[in-house]
Amino acid sequence: MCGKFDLWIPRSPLPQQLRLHRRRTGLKLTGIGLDSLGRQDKMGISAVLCLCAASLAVAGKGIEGAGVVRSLVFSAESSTDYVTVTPQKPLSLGAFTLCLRLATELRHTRREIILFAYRTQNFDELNLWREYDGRIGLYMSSAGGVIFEMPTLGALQTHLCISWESSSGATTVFFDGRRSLTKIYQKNHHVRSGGIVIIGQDPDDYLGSFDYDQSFVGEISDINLWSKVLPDNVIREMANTGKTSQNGDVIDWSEANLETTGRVDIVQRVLESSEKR
Ligand SMILES: [Ca+2]
Repeated sequence: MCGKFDLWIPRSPLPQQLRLHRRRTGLKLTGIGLDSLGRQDKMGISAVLCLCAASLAVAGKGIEGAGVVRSLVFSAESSTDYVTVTPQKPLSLGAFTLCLRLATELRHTRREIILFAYRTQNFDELNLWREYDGRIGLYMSSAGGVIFEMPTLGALQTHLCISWESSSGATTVFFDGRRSLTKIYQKNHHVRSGGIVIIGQDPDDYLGSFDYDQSFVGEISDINLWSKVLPDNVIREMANTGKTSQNGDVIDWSEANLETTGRVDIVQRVLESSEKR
């Protein structure tokens, strides 16, 4: 099974009245009839089914060898394409560090992009965004976010981390290993378990109400989540070497089960040669 997918694939962007920017209010796209979208694309449907099967063949658990990392490629904007990530343990967190590597050619002046979404039934528990203006934003428990001025994301890979600790509220971003200023956010908060981790879409309900204009387009990989604040030197080493020196205890990208829905390709990136000289 490929999981949930819609049986229509519009070639063109959704009608303007449906492309509402929103984060905490849902617009149930699966409830929209074909007439309102204009047409049904049967070619598109069979392509999705085929790609879905191909992607799942390389998804799954424990497939990475030494020096090889899985990488997710989202080739086009959509409200249908995403990957669910099964964590190693529940996201019940009083502190965390989230790291990932990504590249996107979506211009920062164009729109926002969801980079990581963890949602429980009623709340965006831990969501990371590239904002409309290119800044990086963290949102927890559907509250207002904490936003950082950052260099522009582009086609060249960026190693991005964000860490947070509850008792102090200290929140810090690391951009290619360089540490930002510290901001205070959601002091004494706790990230709750029972949700679902999604890459590629922003869910406005538990697993749905996706927005074409918030989808991720580009390549994203090496998504690790730790239940603690990592030391600066560990993050700096991962950024400088291109390799994750210690995997996350909450999400371990080398082990996490990935389930694709829609047009997402999983490619294997070889970070270093295994051949002896
Ligand atoms: Ca949304």
